[in-house]
Amino acid sequence: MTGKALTKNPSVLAWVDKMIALVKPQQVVWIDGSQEQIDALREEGCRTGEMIRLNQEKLPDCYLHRTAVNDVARVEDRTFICCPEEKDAGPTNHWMEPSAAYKMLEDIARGSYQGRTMYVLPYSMGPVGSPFAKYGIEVTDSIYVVLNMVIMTRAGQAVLDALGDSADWIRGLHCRCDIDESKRYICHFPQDDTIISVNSGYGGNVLLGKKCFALRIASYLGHKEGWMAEHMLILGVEDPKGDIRYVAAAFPSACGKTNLAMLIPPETYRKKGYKVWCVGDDIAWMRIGPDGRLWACNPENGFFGVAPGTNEKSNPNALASTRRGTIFTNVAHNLDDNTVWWEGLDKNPPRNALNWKGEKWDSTDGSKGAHPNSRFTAPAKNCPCVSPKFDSPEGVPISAIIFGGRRARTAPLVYQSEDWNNGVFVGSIMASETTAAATGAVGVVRRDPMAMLPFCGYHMADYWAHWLDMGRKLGDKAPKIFHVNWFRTDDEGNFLWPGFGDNLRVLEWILARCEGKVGARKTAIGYVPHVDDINREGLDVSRDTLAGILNVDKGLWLQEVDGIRAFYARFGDRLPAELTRQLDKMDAALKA
Ligand code: OXD
Ligand code: MN
Repeated sequence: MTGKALTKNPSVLAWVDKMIALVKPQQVVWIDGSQEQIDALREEGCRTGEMIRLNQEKLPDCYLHRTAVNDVARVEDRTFICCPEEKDAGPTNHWMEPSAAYKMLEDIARGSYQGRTMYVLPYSMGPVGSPFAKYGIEVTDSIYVVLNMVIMTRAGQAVLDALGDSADWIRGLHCRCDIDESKRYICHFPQDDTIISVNSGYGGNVLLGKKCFALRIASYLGHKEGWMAEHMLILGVEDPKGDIRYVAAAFPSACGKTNLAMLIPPETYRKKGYKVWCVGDDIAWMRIGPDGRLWACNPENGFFGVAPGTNEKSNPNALASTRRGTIFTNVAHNLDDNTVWWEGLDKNPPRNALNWKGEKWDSTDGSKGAHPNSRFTAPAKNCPCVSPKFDSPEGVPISAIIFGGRRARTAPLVYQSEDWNNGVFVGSIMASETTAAATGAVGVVRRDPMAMLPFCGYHMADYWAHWLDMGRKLGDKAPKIFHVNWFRTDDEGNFLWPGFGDNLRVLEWILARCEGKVGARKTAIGYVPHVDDINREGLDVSRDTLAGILNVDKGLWLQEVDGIRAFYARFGDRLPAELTRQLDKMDAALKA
């Protein structure tokens, strides 16, 4: 393997030398991205036990990995924005003073690679050389991290070639250390283009290109440079004429983002020739293009999806994506045929199996085989509906931005904001609630503005101001902004909307609105569809039910106003006055 540096870039070499002096590896390996090197690393990962090679006939090039049992998810309470002034991190982020953070992290990292290999991994977020692309180098002592990053990003020599001598790249240090929870820190230094992650081996904490770079650091860069980094899927809807319109959509976790991104149209739509194309399932970088419109690119190159619940019915495209070249993390291991299993894959849990902890597992005792946050890391090119524009350097033009949440009662199935500023307001008040489905009780509301609560790398109020500013720049070319809620329930807590492929019916209305082809009913919160404008052909939902889930309950919305005022109060005088104005306007309309 290559111990020789793959670049002459002075800023890269100096930083790598500094990291070597700090963590003291036994050897250094630069990742060139070649298949030969990936194969060798897989081999090595199997030798050390980090990876288990799965049945190569059923699951070619697929591997299983288990994390430590105390290291299975992102750790928001140990995630820090280390900007010089605490007030600039804002009330929704944890903050640490940068020099104190560096000292603490260096003390933890010092000598931690002793006897280990340092992998130096150059990667690109966005197609290499495209106007969207930003480069990073992650130094890690984990083969699992390298093998995931080569799926999730474009990695290797081509990145260093494109970077040339530039010092404009994101520094990322990952140290596994002892996977000690009490010393686990995920720290971001936006002013220094630096990320340091210690004592974890779980994807969301250690695949530094994803949440750390493509959202937290990139949102800060977007603010500084006039573009947007958002926690959004991107999909294209192709109509029977072959025209494709793109939307970007933000949802908090557990709202079906990956399912929407890979939606299969209902039969009536398929017969007419509709298709849905997946550009991205998690992150969108958006810039104003030369034509003045908003263009979006998925900076990632793979899917880091939640396994449980993924099956042939819920998301056949996601399942198909995992059938080759995939790394499974913390799922159950079927020992009979050396494949994998998770809850919700099918109704036949394997008899002879190990659970996600690697223990002998008997599904009949009620315990889970896969961890609820077990994952697949799958190459995007595996997805049967991956967009032909996936690698397009200029991205795709966005017609609509969609926000969504999980609300049993409050939010209608879909509504359109009055204009961009009103849409920013709609995004800023996004919320999901925990449902107590059995009783139909309304759960606790968690506000998650633009689904960015754990991912905004600077003050959330400044982020909203940036959104308002982008709207001023886009003017009448701005995408239209909508809100959807697939999760309205009846008094017994049963879902009233089927969701999944039928969500295309709502997308169709949204796109028709964007083109001024359909009317709407004006309400205190925005424009709601006339019930007969949502296509019910082949849909198992009555007209009355549909009318019910399109209604806007003024009483519930007035309660909502109180909740929003309390939430906004946390941002003090940094809250853009425009958002207070929008709230007052909605309040007055509800009382009118
Ligand atoms: C994710 C998340 O893993 O949002 O995508 O938590
Ligand atoms: Mn996400």
